[in-house]
Amino acid sequence: MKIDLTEIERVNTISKDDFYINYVKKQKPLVVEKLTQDWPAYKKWNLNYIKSIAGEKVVSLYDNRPVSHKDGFNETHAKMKMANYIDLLQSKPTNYRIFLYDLMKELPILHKDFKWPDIGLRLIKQLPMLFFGGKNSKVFMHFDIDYSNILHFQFDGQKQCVLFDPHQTPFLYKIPHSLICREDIDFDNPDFDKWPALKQAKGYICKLNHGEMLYMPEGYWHYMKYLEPGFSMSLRAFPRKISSLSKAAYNLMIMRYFDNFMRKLKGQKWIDYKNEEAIIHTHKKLNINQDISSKVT
Ligand SMILES: O=C(O)CCC(=O)C(=O)O
Repeated sequence: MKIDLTEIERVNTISKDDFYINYVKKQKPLVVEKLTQDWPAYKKWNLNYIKSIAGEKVVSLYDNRPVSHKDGFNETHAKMKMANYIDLLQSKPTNYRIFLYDLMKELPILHKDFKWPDIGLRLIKQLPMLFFGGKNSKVFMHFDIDYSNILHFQFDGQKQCVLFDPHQTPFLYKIPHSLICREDIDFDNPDFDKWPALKQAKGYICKLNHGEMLYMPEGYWHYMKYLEPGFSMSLRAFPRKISSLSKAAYNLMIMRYFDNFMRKLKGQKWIDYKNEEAIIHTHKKLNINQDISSKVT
């Protein structure tokens, strides 16, 4: 059995009205295949180009180690020169990823290579972010702290994206006081004996190729797998729904500080407690009876 995933709708191009009325207002994901074809980035942006303009920069990297109390909220795991990192990406599969690399601050030269899409969203001009990953690297299932509407553009290698609407949260084993699901769920091939609630989840899937854009509505869960080495740029617009705005404010102003405080106070016990709560809470809400100790190690 597989998770119930529907292919995300695809269009070649789309008008501002169509995009706004049928996707932003309805909060439906979409892939637009040809939005970037008149950008200089479409021809220029690949890993070799990034190496040529940013090779000497030292970048912070994440791998896929589980959350530990020793790390702060979203803390990075290693540092390397961009040139060495790109060599690594191009030579073998690696779990090392760059997450939320600030384009305006770190590589402002790239700014002239793309256009702000006129697509019915008020995009935040200060916040284009870049993400890099090696073949097979995975970005754990999460949603973004600010509940933005996200335009996610893929460059160089292909990437697989799995999304869930925020209404699917009850089936996803969300960790309390965080933005993630249980990290030991393999969303490519989940063990439904261990994670029975996932049988009820309904999500979306797509494969993004060079130059394609994925629209992720606000608060959408996303799990990315780099099928080939590559990188992406995300442009974001503030959430439209009041409920998303208030959740974003809570996350940014209270949740992350509370979680850091509890990590310092209780150490690994806090992380273990949250992981266990994710199962207890999910199964209780869905009336699933399962002996946690025998199923989850
Ligand atoms: O593709 C990635 O590396 C992560 C993308 C992501 O999480 C985002 O755009 O919010």
